[in-house]
Parts: sequence; structure tokens; C-alpha cells
Amino acid sequence: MKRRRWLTGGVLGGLAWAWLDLGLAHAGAVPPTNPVTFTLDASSPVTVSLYQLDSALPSTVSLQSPSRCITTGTSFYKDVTDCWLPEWSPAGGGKSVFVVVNGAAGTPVLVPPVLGISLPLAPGAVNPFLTSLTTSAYPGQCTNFGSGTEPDFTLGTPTTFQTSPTTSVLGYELRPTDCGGMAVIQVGSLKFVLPRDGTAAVPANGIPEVWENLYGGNLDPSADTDIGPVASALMGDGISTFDEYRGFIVSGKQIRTDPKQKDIFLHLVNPADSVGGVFVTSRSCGTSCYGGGTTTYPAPTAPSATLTVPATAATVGAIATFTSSSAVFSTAHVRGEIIGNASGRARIIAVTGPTSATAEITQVFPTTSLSPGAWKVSESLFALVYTLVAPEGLHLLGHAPGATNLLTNEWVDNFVSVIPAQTLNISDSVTDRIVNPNRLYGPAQKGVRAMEGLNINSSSVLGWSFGVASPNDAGNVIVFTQRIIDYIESLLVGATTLKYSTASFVNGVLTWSTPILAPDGDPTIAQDGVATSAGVRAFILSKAFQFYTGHEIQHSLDLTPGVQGTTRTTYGHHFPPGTGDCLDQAITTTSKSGTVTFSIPSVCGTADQAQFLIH
Ligand SMILES: [Ca+2]
Ligand SMILES: [Ca+2]
Ligand SMILES: [Ca+2]
Repeated sequence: MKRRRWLTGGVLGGLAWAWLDLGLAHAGAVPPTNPVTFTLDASSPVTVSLYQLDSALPSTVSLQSPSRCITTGTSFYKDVTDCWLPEWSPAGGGKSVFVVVNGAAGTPVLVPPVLGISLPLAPGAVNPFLTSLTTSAYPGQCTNFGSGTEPDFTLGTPTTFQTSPTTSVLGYELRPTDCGGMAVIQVGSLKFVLPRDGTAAVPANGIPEVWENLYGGNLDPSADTDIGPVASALMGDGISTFDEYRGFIVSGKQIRTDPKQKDIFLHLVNPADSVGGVFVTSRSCGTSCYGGGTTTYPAPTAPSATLTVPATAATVGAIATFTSSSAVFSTAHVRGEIIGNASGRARIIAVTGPTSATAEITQVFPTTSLSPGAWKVSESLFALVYTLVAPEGLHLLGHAPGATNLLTNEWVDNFVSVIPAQTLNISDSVTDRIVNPNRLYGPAQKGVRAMEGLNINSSSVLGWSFGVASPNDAGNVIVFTQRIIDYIESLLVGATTLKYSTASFVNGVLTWSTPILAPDGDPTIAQDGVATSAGVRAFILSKAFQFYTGHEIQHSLDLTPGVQGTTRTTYGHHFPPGTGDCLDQAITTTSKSGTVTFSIPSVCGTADQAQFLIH
């Protein structure tokens, strides 16, 4: 492609001619919107097109990507009319697109927003910025983020740019100040809705066709009909389809969520408990066992496989796909880390197969291959929740992995303190944890706050849920991480061998696996099952952390089986220990002749999947 740039200097004389030709030759064009029917006037000789700098576009997109355009590898401006959606982030602001008018010489202007809009709208109400055909001024910047009611776009002065070696065009910079706003551009008497909304036959509805078509087209903006994880589960995640389109800032990055799959919003507070304003610290992890302390769980392990490191792993911030020589990766690794012992760190975004994971580089990998024992990988703390929603449906708000986390501006955060053992102080519990404060449709929806308590004021290993229901009724939970460590260690006194078993579905029934020697997590040593091995203990502790953290979170997802006990024993909002379900009350162990076997659930049963509900 570099070859084309050589031609640029020789063709300047042809620019004016090429510009005039553009209107007819153009692939992507948005016709004007009929102000009565809100359909597109396909017969109009005047249209608009959109351009972005090709080299500034990503090489791939996912369903969550803010925009849909990908680079073709040139240094020119690319026609993005058919793929562009607004992009905005707290750090970078709006990402510009250039508007080109085809078939007319008029200067485009941005139609200012209609005033006096009252939100949220009634169910089924038509977007008022659409009915008035004005640029939108949605509250804040995204469904969960920001404040203010400024126009959602600005339109700049004329700019000339190259769309090919031989073509230069005149455009106007359109810069979003919102994650999902609607720009209305007027040329003469014609008005154009950007991104393109509606067709010649289907009226605009406030949701661009580029996004709607990912989910079957022409959606109801006020609907909340998410399904999953099983067909019989009740519908909805509390976020309307329009607000899912408009999108969220999740740990600093803009995403759009799936209107057909449930989304869970979660904020981790680690540590959460404090005395007189001073955070409690722990014997085993210092500041936190969830990240930012001296030890973090789940702990990384070293797979017995060679890791092939892509060239892009030499750039911080790049998205790279790693491959392993044998099966290593599972869904549980999403949001975990790949770590080179000598150098290199990457945060796993997606696992595409047992030998392949896509990850964001956070520290440069200097080599292209890492042999067994030279690299590690860690699972996610939230692996148990992934058995209810896919990892991309669990959104960690305001989360810095590997660090402590307290407050976030990615939801309404009224957290004040937790005083040991578990006195929770929230300044305003009515608005606390709302994740859609800037919504266009529907009621307020809350997320889940998972708090790490480091106090050991009680010996109970069980966490605490401030109510058992959905996030709108409960939604604050504490996990006592030092107590988990103390409990596991108490079981290891006198032990020589540690074994591990977990339950999986076999013909719809939770079935415990044959216990294995707990792995030491290092192919260069042979200490599997050795009770004194640091790696073996870290493995058991990691599985315990995932279990207790997951099931406390799940109390806020309506996974609250009532008393499930026998005639002699009850288990509160749990299944009995040993059932194998993610909502088991506790880990079970057996001890015989120095061998301690841990049975730790790692999946939710079909009963949980059918009951899982957010409201
Ligand atoms: Ca639409
Ligand atoms: Ca929804
Ligand atoms: Ca959803």
C-alpha cells in the first residue's frame, strides 16, 4: 500500500475534477430524511458521506466495539458511511468523522437540539430529537457516564483530505461529544440523520441501522427483552435496547452491550473495610488479596505448554492473539493475565479456543516464544459468574486490575465505608449503584458492588450479602478474603497431600470429578499434591476465592435457593454443601491419612440458570 503514496504528488492537478465526480461514484451515501414519514428519500440527488482516517481505525471489531469500521491499511481517508457509529471516551473525547456533501454546493450546518426534553421517556415513546429532526442532546455522555445536556456533536470548518492517491475531497469535521448521539445535518432545506437511521421503507427510530442490523434490524428502542442463559429464564437486564446501543464506559472504555443477552454491571471495592478511616490490612496479602497487595488470587500458574507470542505483543496497548502448543485456555481465563516470567504482561480479553487467547498488552513481551515454565496464566476472579453470563456480559465498572479500587464515576457511587465486621455505610442508598442515570427509557437499574473485607473479626468463612434478591433490591456483598485463607490453612494442619475435585454437568446432573492431586502449577517442578508446596496451596486458595466471591455475587442475581435442607439441617439461601452447585453453602473437604480432598464447585446448575434474573 505504501506504493500508492508515491503517486500523490503527480495528481494534484486533477483534484477539482475528482471532487465533482464524487457524488455519483460514491459507495456510501446517506439520503435526506423525510420530515413527515422519517424514512429516507432514496431519490434525492443530494446525499452525504462520511470519512475517517484509515490508519486510525482498528484492525478488528467485536459486538461491543463502539464503531464498526476496520482499517484497510492505507494512509488515506476511508469511506465509513456504512460502518460508522459515534465514539467517545473520558480520556480521548470524541473521535472525529468528516462529512462530505454529494450533489450540492451548499454548506452543511448542524441543526441545534430541540429544548425542553423531559427524560426518561415513556415506554414506546418516540425519540423527541428524532420527531423534531434535530441533533440530540442526551443527558451526560453515555448511559452510565457524565452529566450535562450539551449538543451531542460539533461541526467544524471545511477541511480537504485525500481519499485515494488521485482524489481529494472537501469535508466538515463532525466530532461526537456522546457515545450514541444523533447528528442532524442540514443542507439547504434537506436534513440528514447521522449515523444513518431508517431506510427508504422503514422509519428512523433513534437507533442507527448499522447497529440494529447486528441484532436482526428495526428494534424497539424502549424494549428490554434480553434472554439467557437458558430459554426458560425470565427476560430483561433492566437496560432498554436504546440505552444498550448508546453504550457504557466500562473501566474507561466505551462499549455497546447486547440487547438480546443479559448484562451484569459489577464494581469491585478492594479493600472495603476501614477503622477510623484507616483501611484494614491482612496478614497474608497486605493491602488486598484481590489486587494491589502483596499476593493476589487467583494466582497465576505455569502451563506445560510453549506460548507463541505475536509480533504485536511488542507494543503496549496492542491487542494480540497468543497461541499455546497444547490446551491451556478456557472461558475462566477471560480477564485473567498472561505473564512472562522475565518480562511481558497481557490482560486476556477473549478466549477463542483451548490454544488461543486474545489479550491487551500491558507490558512488552521481548520474545516471540516462551517455553514451558517461562510464562504463567491466571484465571478470572469471576469465573463462577461466567457460568451464568458469558464474560462479555459481565462489566467491571471502574476496575483497575492488579490494583486497589474504591469509588468509580461509572455508576452512581454513594459508598462511604464498611466498618468491621460488616456495617455498611452508604450516603444515599436510593440512588446508589444506578448504572443508567442518563437513560432514555425505563426505570433505574442498579449494579452489584462486591466488597473485599480483610477483617477477621469473625472466623466465619462465609461472606455477607446485604439482602438476597436482584441488584435493585440488594446488590452489596462482602467477601472476607483473609478469613478464606485462614479457613483453608486450618484444614491443612498435619496434611501431607492435597487433592481437588470439582463438579460438572453430566446429563444435566452435577457430578463430582475424580479427585486429582492439586497441581503445583509449574512444569519445572514435581510437587503436585504436596501439601507444603506454595503452588499447590495457591491453587486451592484460588479455587476457593473464585467460589466464595462468585456465590456472594450471585445472591444479588436472584440466585437464592430457599431452605434446601434435609429434615435436620438447613442451608439458608444455599444448596447443601457437597451438592456441587455454584450456590452450595460451602466447600466440602474430606481428610484421611494426611490426604485432604477439597471439593469446590465451579459451575452453576440448570436450576440457577433458569432462575437467574436481574430486576
Ligand atoms: Ca433505526
Ligand atoms: Ca436490555
Ligand atoms: Ca443486554
